[in-house]
Amino acid sequence: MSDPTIKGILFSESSLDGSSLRIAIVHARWNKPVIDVLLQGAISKLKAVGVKENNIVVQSVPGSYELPIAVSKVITGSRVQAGATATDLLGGLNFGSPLPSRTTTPAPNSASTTTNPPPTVVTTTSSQPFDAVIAIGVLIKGETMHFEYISDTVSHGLMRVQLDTGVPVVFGVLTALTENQALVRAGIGKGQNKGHNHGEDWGLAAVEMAVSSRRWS
Ligand code: DLZ
Repeated sequence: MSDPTIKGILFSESSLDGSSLRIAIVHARWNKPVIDVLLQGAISKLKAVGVKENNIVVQSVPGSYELPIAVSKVITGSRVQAGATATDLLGGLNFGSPLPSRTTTPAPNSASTTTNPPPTVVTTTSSQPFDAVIAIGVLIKGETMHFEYISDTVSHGLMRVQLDTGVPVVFGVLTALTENQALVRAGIGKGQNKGHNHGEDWGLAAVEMAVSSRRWS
């Protein structure tokens, strides 16, 4: 037995139907090898319960500290621009028509038509607002107080975003005291205990919360 504890969420995957949902995943790039495994775990479970691949949008940010603002923008952007073509707004995938500040309407007789590179257009079949967002980060304690400040700020920030927007934000941020603690929570521990990929739980939590939110509202 790899994990003899009683910890964990009891999910009934067969009762979850994500086929009508649109889910965003925003992840940090710090500790990327662990992030990648968690991300794949989340995506695999989203698909397993019926979320369509083109309704899963993945956006990255530099570090966990950037997660709350990015998740907030992703949610509000998808609401404002629902119905428009998916476009690059944040430097990666995004969710609506081009930002006015990134395109310039040519002045009459002007030779210059744009001051910025045109946004990258990413085609999705869906333009509905996001039903839930999964925020993924991996914080590993170092020698200074950085870890404590970022962990605290990010967890409060993400909670605030979900309460302010009413869109469930799944807390996929590992706050590990050692590197191996993070690896174990991605199912790739170094020792005998490989652990379990928590990304899978986050995928299922996102679908459950998205479906429940629709029912509750
Ligand atoms: C600076 C920093 C440090 C020391 N450690 C981590 C970490 O373990 N995990 C993580 O996601 N991000 C870390 N960062 C980066 C900050 O989250 C943030 O990106 C920078 O401070 C820039 O705002």
